[in-house]
Amino acid sequence: NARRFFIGGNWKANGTPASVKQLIADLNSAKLEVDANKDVEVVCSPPFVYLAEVKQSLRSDFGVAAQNMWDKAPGAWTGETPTQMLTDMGIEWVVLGHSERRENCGETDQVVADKTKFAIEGGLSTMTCIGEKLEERESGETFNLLDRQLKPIAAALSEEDWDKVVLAYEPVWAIGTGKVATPDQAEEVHAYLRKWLADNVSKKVSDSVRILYGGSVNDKNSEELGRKPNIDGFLVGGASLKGDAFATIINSAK
Ligand code: G2H
Repeated sequence: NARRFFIGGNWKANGTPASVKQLIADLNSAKLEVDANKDVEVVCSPPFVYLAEVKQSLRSDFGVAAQNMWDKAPGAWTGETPTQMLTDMGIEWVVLGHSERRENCGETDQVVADKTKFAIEGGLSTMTCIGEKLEERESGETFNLLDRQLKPIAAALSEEDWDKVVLAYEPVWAIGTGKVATPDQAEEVHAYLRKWLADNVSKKVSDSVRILYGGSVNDKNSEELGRKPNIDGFLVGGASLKGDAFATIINSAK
């Protein structure tokens, strides 16, 4: 399997100056049983106000991601953070299309696709999130919904662009609820997404794109989920705020 396991830590809007310092220290001293330069790719995504500190102080074998970015050049955009400001400070990644932004900030499927394209053109890699809500799952609409979310992304990206994309499947009903998808439920969707990429983009992209599972991943369930053939890692929220739990999740890449 050529797809290097990937662990993203989405800190969301959490942290104080003191807790962020502590988390950085805990991650820097964490005992890993895997090589974060080789066996696994680890990327932490702090809130904007802590990006510079995390970029400077976090161990260099972990990458750093923003949780959003503005898809325009720097200029008169009060309150926004253009892509170029992120790359200028050495940020490599951005999380896009998270359901919390789709839901609360009006980011449509097209906006997510356009931002993914803009980010890549600006030199960032993206963790682009997709996933169904509970009512969509219960009404048998999961795959249709995923089609709708993926189509504009596939239309916006060239085949080479996909080298810079990690897809995160995050069923909304499993986010922050403690209700994790079962390994079989997640694998069913991941296999569907992989086939979708083969049918609609290319076999090469389908074979190489990493598809993460996100939604209540923790240090107890990560190992079993990670054994599924089409699960290439995780986007972790709550459990990424605890150094020891996050280290255990990283170690599930073994
Ligand atoms: C899903 C996930 C991280 P949590 O949003 O993106 O959060 O692990 O807290 O469910």
